[in-house]
Amino acid sequence: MKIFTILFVFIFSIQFAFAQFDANYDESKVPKFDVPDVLKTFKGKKVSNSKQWEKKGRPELLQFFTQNVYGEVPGELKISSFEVVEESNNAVNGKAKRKQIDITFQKDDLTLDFTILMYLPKNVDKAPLFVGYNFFGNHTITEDVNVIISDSWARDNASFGIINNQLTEQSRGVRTNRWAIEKIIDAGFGLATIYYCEVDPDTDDFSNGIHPFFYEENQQQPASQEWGSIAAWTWGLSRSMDYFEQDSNVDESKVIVFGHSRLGKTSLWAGATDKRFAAVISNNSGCGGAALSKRRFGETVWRINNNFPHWFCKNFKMYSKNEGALPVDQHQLISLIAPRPVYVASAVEDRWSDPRGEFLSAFYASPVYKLYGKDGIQSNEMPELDQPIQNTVAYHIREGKHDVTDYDWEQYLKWAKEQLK
Ligand code: GTR
Repeated sequence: MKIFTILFVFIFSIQFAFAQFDANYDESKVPKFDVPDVLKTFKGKKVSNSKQWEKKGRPELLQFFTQNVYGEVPGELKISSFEVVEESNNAVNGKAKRKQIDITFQKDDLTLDFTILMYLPKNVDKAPLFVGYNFFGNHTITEDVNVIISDSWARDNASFGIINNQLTEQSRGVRTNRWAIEKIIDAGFGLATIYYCEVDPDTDDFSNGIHPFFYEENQQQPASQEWGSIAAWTWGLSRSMDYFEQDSNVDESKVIVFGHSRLGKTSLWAGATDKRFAAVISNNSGCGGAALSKRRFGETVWRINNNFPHWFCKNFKMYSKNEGALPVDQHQLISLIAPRPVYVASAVEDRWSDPRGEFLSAFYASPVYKLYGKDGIQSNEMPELDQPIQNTVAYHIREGKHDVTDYDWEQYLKWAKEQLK
């Protein structure tokens, strides 16, 4: 019996390890695929102006992505209370104000809390703000010893000192490389971040996080068209926006939602579903994010649904190894953000995320921006490395791997300043 279990675990792990390597990375092997015309309705009618887009094109796409990709939020839940639990006027070398705010939700006998960590430039009255989730806790994005360590579930990571699913002091500052805090402050922006597992732990388990707050009696997991984890994290971003609207230090008309990788999928969905976000940045978001699903390169719908069964709604499983049946593709997700500015960014070594597929999505979403007189990506020719295209739809591909670098932040800051003038 035991030997079978060992064998099973062994085969499973090998399969998982090879998942990334047996993917298609050969451009000549990308099968022919259709890109649905972003300006055609499901019934084949042409959308020729922004009014038609808002009346017909956008709503039907939003509905499709909601019910078949990310899943619908089954109800409404407002912030029950918030409390500034810590603040200081002397952060980031004296240039910033730090605030840590506990946001609490209560329903029946359930309680959920998440903590927003904010750095705000001292010399700005109402600051424009980047908001984005982090992967391993607020205390990992800075060396700042005052940042509170979350006691929520965390994925074990020996090199970060995370064992038994608990975050520890040892991981303080381990992700400073991904968060150019001082550059952000110097540019006159604030930064807000939240540990994403406080909203919904990133495991295939629907008994924790925010999901149970909306269950009907005896329900144990979301229904087929109801939200997976990406939609749950998105919900958390919208609730953080509810808070920003009440914070007099924040310019709520200039909140830019940012995310990397799975959290870059999340930032796109947040921008699509919540128009209060003034702009969206999606860094190396790949499959289920910016990358076209029908272009079979790197991660596929089947892989992502298998490796992360909880990210999307159950209905999305219909498209595993069946991308051709999808009536939409991810450029239409991006089009839902129009006319608000959106930035898609790739890294050349991040082939799993399919940089070309990420670029093409930005390109094929652009006709909707044109309806509003905004510039998107004009050519389907990818720019050279480190040669950003910064229109209302922006794109760059930098050298290096799947990551967020200072280079990325420098581009985002330059672009955001211009777009949110
Ligand atoms: C990978 C996953 C990607 C991406 C990434 C991440 O394993 O296949 O879709 O989301 O994780 O979030 O770091």
